[in-house]
Amino acid sequence: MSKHLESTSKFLSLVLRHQPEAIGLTLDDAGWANVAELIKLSNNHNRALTLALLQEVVANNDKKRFAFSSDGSKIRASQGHSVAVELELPVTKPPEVLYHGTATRFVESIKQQGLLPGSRQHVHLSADHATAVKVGQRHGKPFVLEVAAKQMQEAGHKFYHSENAVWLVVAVPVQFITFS
Ligand code: HQG
Repeated sequence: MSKHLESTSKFLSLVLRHQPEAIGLTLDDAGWANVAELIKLSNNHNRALTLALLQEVVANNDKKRFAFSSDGSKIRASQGHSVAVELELPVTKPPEVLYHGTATRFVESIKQQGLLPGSRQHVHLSADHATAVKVGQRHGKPFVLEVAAKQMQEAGHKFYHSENAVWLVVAVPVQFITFS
């Protein structure tokens, strides 16, 4: 991603996941913002945004963080929200094992409390180990936990699979985590 696309992506993460009010934007219950309104409000707040730029970010974003509605009139973040939204994702059967990347300094606390969503709405899990390493690196020395996802789902926990392939669950109790 170019620097310009990256900075636009960070701005969109801010307003579509965490602080829509920073530019006076309103998200609907499912997290959608009206595209025309987003463009207008962004430009009013010194953030030059055009439809072409939005389309470029959606198409080229490294993690496919944002998606347009089918008619193109709305846009939302596919996951990662701290504001309360109901993404209306279908409950999906996870694979046997999912991974969570964290930092070594959080491990003791996770052993006590299990995985908690923190400021976000969900704990984020990935199907592959390599992604978990990258996610953990954002916080420090990475440490990858294995989650017995299928067993957890069979015990009644609901898993969701976001449009950009992140597995989401409200929390992971410690008995389903392998620390190795
Ligand atoms: C940790 C990125 C102590 C948790 C990524 C993590 C992801 C605990 C941190 C997405 C804990 C929260 C989310 C406990 C969890 N005690 N620490 N009991 N339970 N933690 O950033 O999963 O680039 O909110 O291990 O790719 O790191 O933004 O979550 O280290 O998908 O699109 O608390 O963000 O995507 O950190 O990352 P975060 P995350 P984007």
